[in-house]
Amino acid sequence: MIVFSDIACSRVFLLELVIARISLPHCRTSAYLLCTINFTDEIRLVGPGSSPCSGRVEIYHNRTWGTVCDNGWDMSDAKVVCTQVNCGVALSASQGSTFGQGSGQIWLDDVSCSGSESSLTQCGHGGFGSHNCGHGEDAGVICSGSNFVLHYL
Ligand SMILES: [Ca+2]
Ligand SMILES: [Ca+2]
Repeated sequence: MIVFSDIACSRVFLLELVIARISLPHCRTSAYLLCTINFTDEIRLVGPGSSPCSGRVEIYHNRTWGTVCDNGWDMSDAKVVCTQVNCGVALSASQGSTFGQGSGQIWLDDVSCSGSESSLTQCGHGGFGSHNCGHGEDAGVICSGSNFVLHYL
């Protein structure tokens, strides 16, 4: 028996679920449901010109995807993002909506990571939804890796 409730939901975990639903088909529904519930504060890299390991940074919070403002966005912040999505080291911290403008919520502004955090939400910031930005300031990253896990999802 696999107890999914003790496992944090990461992209690597999602791949394990893909394997699990093949070998344990009776688990697939509950496993995916649990994963969706625990998916909060996950991040994704999207936008025109993006790849699985580069793009506009968006964070899932309060059941809504939102962007990150580029005020104070630097390589330490990008490093945390690249680590979080299993994409190697950060090559660039892009500002000014390099990967296109998002829409809707701007979740984070004035992000201040030391670089050793394991997720972006552990870094200093002004509070979710607290910002003085527009989507023309959406932050992005370019990471060194290629995350093949994402292609399967
Ligand atoms: Ca910063
Ligand atoms: Ca700001």
